Formats: sequence, C-alpha cells, structure tokens
Amino acid sequence: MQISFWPKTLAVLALFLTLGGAGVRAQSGLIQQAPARRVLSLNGSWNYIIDPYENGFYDYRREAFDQSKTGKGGYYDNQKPSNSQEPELIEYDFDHSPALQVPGDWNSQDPKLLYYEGTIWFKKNFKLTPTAGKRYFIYFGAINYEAHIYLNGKKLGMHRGGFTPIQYEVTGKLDPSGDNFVVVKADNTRHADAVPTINTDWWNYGGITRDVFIAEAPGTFIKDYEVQLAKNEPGTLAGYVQLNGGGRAGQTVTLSIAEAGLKQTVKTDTAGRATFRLPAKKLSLWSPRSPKLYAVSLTSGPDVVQDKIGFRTIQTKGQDILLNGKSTFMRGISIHDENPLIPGRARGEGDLRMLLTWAKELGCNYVRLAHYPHNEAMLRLADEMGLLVWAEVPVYWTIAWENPATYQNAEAQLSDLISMGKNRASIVVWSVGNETPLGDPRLKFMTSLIKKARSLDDTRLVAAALELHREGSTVHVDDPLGEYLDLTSFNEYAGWYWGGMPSEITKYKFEIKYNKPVMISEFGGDALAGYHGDANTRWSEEYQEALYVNQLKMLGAIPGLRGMTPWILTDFRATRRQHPVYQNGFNRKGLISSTGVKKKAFYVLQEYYRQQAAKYDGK
Ligand code: GCB
Repeated sequence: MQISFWPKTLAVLALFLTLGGAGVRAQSGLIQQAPARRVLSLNGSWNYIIDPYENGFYDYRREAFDQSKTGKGGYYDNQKPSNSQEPELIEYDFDHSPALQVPGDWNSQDPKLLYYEGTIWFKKNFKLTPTAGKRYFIYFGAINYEAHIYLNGKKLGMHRGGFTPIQYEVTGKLDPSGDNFVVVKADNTRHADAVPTINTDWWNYGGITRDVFIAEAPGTFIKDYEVQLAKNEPGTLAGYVQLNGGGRAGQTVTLSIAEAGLKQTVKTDTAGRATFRLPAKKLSLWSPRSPKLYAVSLTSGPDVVQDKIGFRTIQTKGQDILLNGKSTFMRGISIHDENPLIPGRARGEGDLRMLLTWAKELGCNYVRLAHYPHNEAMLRLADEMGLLVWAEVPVYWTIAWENPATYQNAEAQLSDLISMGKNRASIVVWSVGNETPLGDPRLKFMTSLIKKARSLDDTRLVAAALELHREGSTVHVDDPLGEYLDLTSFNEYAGWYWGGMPSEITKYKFEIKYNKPVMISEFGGDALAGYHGDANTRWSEEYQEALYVNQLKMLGAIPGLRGMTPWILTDFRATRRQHPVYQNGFNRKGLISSTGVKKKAFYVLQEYYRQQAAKYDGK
C-alpha cells in the first residue's frame, strides 16, 4: 500500500463519498468506559504538516476535495498528465515531516506554533490485524476544534467541538494485512458561530489534545450504561444497560457489585436496553471525606465491562446543598485544563493529579472544571481523590444565540459531556455556561440547554455562572435565568474590575432574588508571584492577599452562601493578557504561579477553608 502521499487518499475519499459513503455526519452515542476495553493506543509520535491555506483540503478553486462531484479537483484536471489515474500533491510528504506528541497541543511543542490558528494535518501508521467477528472503534479524547478524520484513505467523519470525545466505528475498514494509517485534519480556527466563539480568556490550543486508541468489542456489546442511586431513593440502585449489535432482544445482562453482595440479572427489550432496580441499603456512600468506589461489573454474553463507581445523593433544600442528606459547604477552586509548568494542555494522569493535589492542599472538597469539558481521566481522578465537580460546556460570553446550528453544537457538547460523566459520583453540577449577556434569544438558548441537561440527567444540579449589576453599594443578582437553575451562582470581581481597592469592598451588600444556595463561581485578582508591594499595589502578592481577605469578609455576610470556586488555582496562558511586565501572555489570577509557587493568597483561602470544614464537617 502506498501511503506516502496522503492527498492521494483524499482523492480516493472524494470518490468514495460520491458513491454514497458515510460522509460527514454528526457524532452519535459514545461508548461508555471505552478506555477500559481491549485497546490499541495510538498515542505517541504523529507526523504533521502545517497547512494554513488548507491546500490539502481545497483545490485551487477552493472546492473541497471530499465534496467534489467527480472526486477530482480542478487543479488536477488541468495539470496532471492525461494518463495518470489519481492526483498527487507531490509537495506533501508525511513520512519526512516532523512529529508532534499526541496527546498534546501543538502550541507548546514548537515555538513557531505558539500562536498558530489554522489547519495542521496529522498522520500515524499502526499495525492492527482485525479479528473476524470483532468490532473496532477509533476514539479520540478531544481534538480542537474541527476535525476531519480519515482511515486508510476513507473519511470517517467530521466533528466540531474541542473538548469532547470523538468516536467512529471502523469495523471492516481496517486493512486485513494489518498495515493501517489514520490521517486527521485538525483546525483550531475561531468562528463567530462556534462554541466557544471567537473571544475567550484562555489559550486556543490546537491539535489532538487527548488520548487516541482503537477499542475492540464483541459483535454484540455493552455500549452504554448508567449505575447510580435512584432519584430521591438513596436505598435503591437504578440504571440501565444498552447493548449494541444484532439480536439484541431477550439478551441477559448481569449487574454485579461483589463487595456489596449485590447482583441482578435482567433481559433486554427490543431496543437492546435492560433496566434494573434493586435495594442497596448497605452501600457506603461516596463523599469527599470518604470517596468510596465500588468495583461494578456488567456482563452480557461474552462482553464484560468493569467500572469503579461511587454512590451518593445531591439535592438542594431552600438555601442548603445536601450531600447524602447533609448540609455541605462547597470549598472549591476553578481549574483550567492546563499544566502551567509546560505550559500547555494537561497531557496525562500525572499532570491532572498534580492539579487536583494542589486543590486538596488548599483544603478543597470541590473543583470547578472551567470552562469546557475536561478529560474523562480528570473526572475519574476526582472520584478517586474525593472532589466534587462542577462540569461545564464552553457556552462562554457572546454566543451566536440565534443560530440554530450553534445551539445544536452546544447541545451536542452538553450531551457528550453528560454521557461521559454520568457515572461519576464526583460530578454534582452541570453548568450550561459562563457570563452570558442578558437578552431573549440568550434566555431561550440557555433554558433549552437546561431542559436538555435535566432530560438527560435528573439527579444532578444544573447551574450557570451568571453576572450581577450594581447600584451604589448594592449588588443585585437577579438574572432571569436564575429562576431555572438550582443554584444562584455568579461571578463577581470586586476589588479587581470594580469596587476600588481591596480594603474598600466590604461596603458592598448583596441583594439576591432567588431563595437558592448561593455559589460564588468566580472572584479574584492578578498577582505576579514574587512581586511584592503593599495591599494597594496592583499585581503584587499583597494586593491579591488583601483582596481575598476582604472578599471572604464581604461574601461571609451572604446568608445563603454555600460555596465558592475562586478564580483560579494556577496562572494560565491567555492571549488577551499582554501586559509586558506582569502578564506576558498569562492571566495571573492563579493562587499558584506558572512556575508552581504558591502566592500569599493561597494561604488566606486555605485558612478560610479550614474554618469552613470545621463548621460543616466538624474537623
Ligand atoms: C471571568 C471569566 C474567566 C476570566 C476571568 C478573568 O469572568 O469567566 O474566564 O478568565 O473572568 O480573569 O477576567
């Protein structure tokens, strides 16, 4: 097989599409616990070609090769010798091109890619001889933002959204010889109608940023499942198993939690779905203080899936947040999916563990994984380490509220996030967005997302980070969206973006319209680690320290305050932060610097959390 000229594969692809191939399609249901199946990892070194003009995708008339009627672009028709069978872009050669590590953003791997926004093509050869009767799925943890994926020269599909998994069935598409190759066009160009849109306060990291593998499954297999406590019935375990494949009705599915002595066997209906309910009064409930996970096994015919699942309840009552029925204070911190020390996207469990260990040191029982879905591995670590999670979709600032395609995209990202996280005890909040501006189209968009979240999961809380407005020294929180949410959660930057010096902010009083638990989803201010001054010297550690001291005083006066996730655990890269002395491309609101140094404010929050833990948890 000749694979050195990938555009050849695109020409084949275009022909394939003309003949009615799979084409460009939206993402369908994800396989639950795909990483735990028998997998071939495709992580490691991938050859890449930078293609800012997208010459590998469009011909010189700007016609996409894979949408051409004839399968041939004009460039080739005009210029190739008349007897040649296929076009070739002879200027492109993957095998002599440099390589990038996957998973990993490209920006942090090559200085000339730091600010790059556009297309990069990736290619990886791999050996996999398919076994008859088995099914195969290619799985990408995330590619930012638009990805076109090709296997052995045929297009599998296109996906938009930089933070959710992408998965295609490739059964019958792997080469029986065992020699295979995958090509990805990753494009991180920002678009006004995308989710997120063109303006954010984080780095637009491009590339294949999370794990890639091929998973193997039997002909009929357990595609999806949910195993959780039934809503409002903490003594009952409930859920479903969804099979995929032929002959699905009447198949036996067994759920077993050996440690708890629980076992139930049920049969699938004609849709291949089996639901179960069983008494489970003796389960030890999961909580940050005791993050108990049970080994859960699901069996159907030859297919066995193992997972580690925790069980807990979460609800609100008036202004209380009840975790396992007990009022809790959510001692949180916001986190981006970034390792500040690289700096770049977190690339593996070590990076993720470092972030969550810092949060634990701060005294947290809770993290806000802002502003987009984080790695599934992060959610599993939060389960294991005992941290509650606020999980979010990148509906951030100004979204194209009136564009139906934008809504569909946001809803797909939310659905994939919920699919990925629904068995994680740590996740207690689905957030549908951040600081979205008031208006009717936005209200419609956001309430539709809320409805969607509740239809997919009615056991967790739904929230959004709202904004406030001020009149003199009164701060009003009355966004109409608040009515539809379970928490009154809002961002407030007194002492940084408004309200004067840190020492002045305690004069502000909050008027909060809703009788719901109050959650401060952000507050904070920038400090350059090692820069010292007094409490009125902006950018100094002392300023940030005073800001935290006074914020905590001011917020302490809110009767319904039940938690917070100050902004943010670590300094992070942000293109819009270009102050040449203090920022240099970093948002400096971290309590920990970009070199891993704890700033003074870290210890202020740590002490406050120690007191809250004593008050609520008696320690
Ligand atoms: C916010 C945003 C967050 C920013 C932060 C800031 O309100 O939600 O994404 O990074 O403020 O530093 O301004």
